Order: sequence, then structure tokens, then C-alpha cells
Amino acid sequence: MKAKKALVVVDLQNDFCPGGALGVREGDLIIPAVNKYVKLFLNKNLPVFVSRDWHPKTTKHFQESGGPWPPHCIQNTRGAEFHPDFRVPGQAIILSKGINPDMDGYSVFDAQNEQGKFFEDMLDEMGVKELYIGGIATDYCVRMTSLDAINKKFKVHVLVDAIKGVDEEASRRTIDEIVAQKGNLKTYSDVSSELSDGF
Ligand code: VGL
Repeated sequence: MKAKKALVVVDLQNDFCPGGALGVREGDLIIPAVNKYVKLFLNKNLPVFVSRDWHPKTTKHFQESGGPWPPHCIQNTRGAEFHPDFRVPGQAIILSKGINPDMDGYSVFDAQNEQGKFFEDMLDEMGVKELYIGGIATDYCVRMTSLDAINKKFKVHVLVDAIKGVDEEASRRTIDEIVAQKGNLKTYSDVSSELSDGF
């Protein structure tokens, strides 16, 4: 059977969690919820995509090259590793973004798997039409990914109990923006009953 729904976990990496180079306050608190979602999707044989920021040492994304951010998530460093409490299963499809030094790579739609295949091409091949999106940060990569997905005509569900933002006000605005564009807000109980109702 072709998969219709998929989970996307955005950038749950050490550098975006407390103590990291760009640590989001309480970013690690969403990890238990994310782990539950991962289990739920795998139990239903639905695809789980896990993105990571995966920057070269020098990129226009970093302040020293005129970008907005201090260095973070540099390829093959501890800061770029997934948080140790995040249980990334073997079946997860890992997507890397921000590899190109000329691109920021906020959206998971800019990400590729190990073979260089882009996220959207994978979704099309798998017949995925609906995305359940969680992770870090609400006001940056979760935002860009969700809005891209909506623009590309995917049905989008933002997992409000499994996201964390850099700035509270900007995160609230992000949620409003996503709702205004017909994205849905979901919690674990919504999703678990939805997935049990057949799909
Ligand atoms: C992100 C800031 C800079 C994110 C990435 O993953 O939300 N935020 N780079």
C-alpha cells in the first residue's frame, strides 16, 4: 500500500538544544513527545523523516560570512548530532540541509538524503500527501517547512506539543500564519486517534 501520511521531525540537534551553539530554551523538553510520535508512525508503517542542519564550516548562513547566525550544526561535529535522548530509529529517513554554502537551508524542502535525492521527490514517489511536522525551531525551520509544504499543496499538521521556538512572540505569529494558510494544529491524542481510524 502506498503511504499517504508521513512524520517530519525538524532539526532535533545538540546545537539547537540548551547548551548548544544556538540553543532554544527548553528545546529538549519536546523530545519525549517526539519519540512518541516516531513510535506511533513506525507502528503504522508510515514513513518518518528526520532532518538535520548540516552546514560546512564556511557558509553565508554564518555571521563571519555576513549571515545572521553564529556557527552551528557544522558537519560531523557534536553540535550537529541529534540530541542523545532523541531515539532516531533505523527506518528513519535522514535528510540534510544547509549543505550548500550559498543557501540558508531553513526548509526541509531544501534537504536531501544521503544519495542526494530531494525531500519532495521522495514524498512524490511514496505517494505522501499529508505531513505531520514537529521539531525545532517553530519560528524558523518548522515555519519554513510548514509554509513550503502548504504552498506545494500538501496537507499540513503542525504538532503543537512537539515544537519549540526561539522567540515566543514570533512562534505565536508563526502558528497564526500557518492556521491562516489552512494548516492544522494537532496534539498527540488527535494524531493517534486519526491514525487508528484507518487511512
Ligand atoms: C534554525 C536558526 C538557524 C532552525 C536553523 O533549525 O530552526 N534556526 N538555523
